[in-house]
Amino acid sequence: MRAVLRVGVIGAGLIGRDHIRRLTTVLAGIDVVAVADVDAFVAAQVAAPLGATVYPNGLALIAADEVDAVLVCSWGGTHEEYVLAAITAGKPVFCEKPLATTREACLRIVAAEVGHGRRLVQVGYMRRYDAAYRALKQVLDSGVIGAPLMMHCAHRNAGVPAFYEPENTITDTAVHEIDMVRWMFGAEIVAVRVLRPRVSRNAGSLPDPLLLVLELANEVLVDVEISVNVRYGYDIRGEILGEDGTVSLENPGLIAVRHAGRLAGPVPGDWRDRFATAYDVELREWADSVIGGGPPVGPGSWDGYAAAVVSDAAVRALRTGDRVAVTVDERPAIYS
Ligand code: NAD
Ligand code: ISE
Repeated sequence: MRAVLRVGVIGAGLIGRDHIRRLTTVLAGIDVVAVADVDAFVAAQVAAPLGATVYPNGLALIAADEVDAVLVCSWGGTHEEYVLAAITAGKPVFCEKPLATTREACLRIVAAEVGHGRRLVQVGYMRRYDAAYRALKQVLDSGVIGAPLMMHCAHRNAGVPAFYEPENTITDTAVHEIDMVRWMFGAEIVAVRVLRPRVSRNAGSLPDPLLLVLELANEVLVDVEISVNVRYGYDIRGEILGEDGTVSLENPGLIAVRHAGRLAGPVPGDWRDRFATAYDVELREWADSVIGGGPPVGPGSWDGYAAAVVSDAAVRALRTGDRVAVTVDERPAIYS
């Protein structure tokens, strides 16, 4: 019989609750036994139907004997403390993106994991698990469109939560494309520019929209439109131009309605709709690696660090308007 993995979840907000739903109702062999949130009312509300224990804080949850593995779903600025504590406790930890909000914080996590001697950390860059992105990569790797030259991306949110700050356009949103292109092209990003068109009237105090230009070590150029108040829905686009053809993400909607002279189809509301299956696959594979006793197979601390280095550079580019070069430290052997 398959062993049951006992998971503790820190942060019971939007994605914490969505991951708890998938761990307990979509995936088999996983119990959510512990919940912690700075909002004790939210923690109690989420834990009650599961029969899970509410812990007064994330550190107490990580230390609990009943917790085999930890899911960190609190705000980005709190991730470092919890991931470091999980490494110290020798417990596998799945940390929602970003791994931490600065290059230095990510390096401290990398150093702790290297000191521990084996990989314990997976970071929630779920696009690597999305069927459409995987198909895009398969075509690229097959060579059918020839050597890649450019990629055009758009990352549009209908709106953003109240806690969202101006630089979150990079650190919370563009960071997905930053991770995705490293994985897609198997090359590091070496420089970044951020261009600012006229500000949307829906933008409030945010620099919205933005255009990032990412230069890769293999000379591929990637442009990324970030728009976080488009109102009409959640829209993720990507097209790769190769020497002999192109490959692009298509409309993820399942249906098209033709009626009264019009053609219409659904647009996802937010990331929960668009990437639901990707999150399912991501957490299934993570749980299987933990149950199997092996290292996580998905993006790890090094990928979290590499994304943070580029994201730091992009924040600098946003502030200054300059082209900012990116330098990555030497990759420790446990991440090769
Ligand atoms: P949210 O505000 O809905 O939820 C965060 C929860 O964490 C809140 O309940 C808050 O009270 C709690 N919290 C804050 N600080 C805490 C602390 N120190 N200890 C314990 N709990 C704490 O936010 P969200 O949208 O669920 O985002 C949470 C994280 O997940 C962020 O890092 C975000 O970037 C990431 N995220 C990832 C994706 C994705 O597509 N992979 C999607 C959404 C969010
Ligand atoms: C959110 O935190 C996510 O990670 C979503 O995938 C992204 O689209 C959104 O912009 C972020 O705020």
